[in-house]
Amino acid sequence: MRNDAQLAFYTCTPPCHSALMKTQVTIIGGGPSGLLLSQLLHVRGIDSVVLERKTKDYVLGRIRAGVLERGLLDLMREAGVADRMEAEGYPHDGTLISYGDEMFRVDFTKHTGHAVMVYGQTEVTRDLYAAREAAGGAIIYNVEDVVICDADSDTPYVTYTVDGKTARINCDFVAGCDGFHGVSRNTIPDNVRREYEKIYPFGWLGILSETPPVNHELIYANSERGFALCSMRNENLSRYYIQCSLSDSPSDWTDTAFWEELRRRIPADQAKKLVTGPSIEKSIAPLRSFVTEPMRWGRLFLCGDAAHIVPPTGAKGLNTAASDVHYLYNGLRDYYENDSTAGIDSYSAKALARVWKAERFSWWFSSLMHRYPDQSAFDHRIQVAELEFLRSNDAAQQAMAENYVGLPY
Ligand code: RFL
Ligand code: PHB
Repeated sequence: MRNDAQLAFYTCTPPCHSALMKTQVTIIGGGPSGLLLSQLLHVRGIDSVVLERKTKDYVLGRIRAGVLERGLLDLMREAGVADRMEAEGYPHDGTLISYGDEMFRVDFTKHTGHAVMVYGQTEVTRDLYAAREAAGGAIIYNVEDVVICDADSDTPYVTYTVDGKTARINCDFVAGCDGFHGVSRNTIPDNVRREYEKIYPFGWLGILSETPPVNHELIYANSERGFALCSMRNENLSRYYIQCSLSDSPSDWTDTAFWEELRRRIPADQAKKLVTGPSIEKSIAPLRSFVTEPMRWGRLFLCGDAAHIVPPTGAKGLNTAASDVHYLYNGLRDYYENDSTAGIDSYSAKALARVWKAERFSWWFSSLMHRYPDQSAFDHRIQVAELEFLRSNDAAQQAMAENYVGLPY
């Protein structure tokens, strides 16, 4: 195995920080992308250090994705962190789509031979932290002022401060896994970076409640009052969302107001079954489509939300982050195991080809399911026509199912 980086010559676990470390891959961001990459590299004997701006509890407190594609499941297996997911996750082989009181099902298994897994991002992240900790992996929390230096040279390094002390990591590569608000993307010079963005004129108000889910499958609802989604984490933990105004704040919505609004947006027979209870989390997420190109600059590689954002309607965010990790991990393996730069050289093009397809699907599904403030009666009739086409046409359902379970890597 190629090892021109030498393994870390200081074993440094928080809270002790050496002024200088050396590793093979410095990973900025301890969210799901960064942790998954770090664990996969570890399985192949490639050393990394993860720098996380927040604490572990903070990262685990964020309620986000709930639906995992098969590609991510395979990566979790390869990373050796799939046991709890296999035991506690819920395979879903279809989803429900409603408009008004009409509802139909898209059967994923029938159309693609595959299912998705309902298992929360929080649990994925918890499993990855546990594996990294068990392996003695270096994760440094509460880092500030991260700067990626000389990424366009063969000797990149990263500086940061923690507890007021500055430290430096010399490395072969830097993986920018630091989400939409991280520093990695902006390290790529303006004259190299191209950005594509679409902002949607609404948000999602989400709640988590310790109540049984209204249905054993997810319901995506297009109603005249706006979109709603009935999702879940387990038999006694439900996740619901309703489309809301961007000017709303979670405190504008009492639990009672949320439940009443949700009931109005889903078919009457489902609304009757809805079990309500106090929310244990309530938050608003804006909806955005965003892609930055290229995803590689010299020895810096962007992964996940650092490079792209999708509106959550198709459950593609975490899953697209996972496909980036797949391409980068295999590229780095190729470099260290076969002395080849082919994988890292094609990383940006391969990752972006799949990213754009996920962007298209998420944009399409969002456009189909939401009410837009400037939507005309004509626009609405087109939405209904498209929903009726999807309901009755096998080829349309197959295209939807293929995208939902995840396009192949
Ligand atoms: P993350 O999760 O944002 O993690 C980035 C980490 O980097 C840290 N960080 C820094 N660390 C060091 N130095 C800096 N300068 C740093 N700046 C930031 C942050 O603290 C953080 O810990 O990005 P990552 O790892 O790429 O993962 C992406 C996913 O989190 C995201 O795509 C999904 O959550 C999107 N998403 C969904 N995706 C799905 O695939 N299926 C779903 O069902 C789904 N539902 C959702 C979602 C996102 C949502 N919100 C809130 C945006 C539902 C919602 C409501
Ligand atoms: C979720 O359970 O949080 C969830 C599920 C499906 C989506 C988005 C979010 O499309």
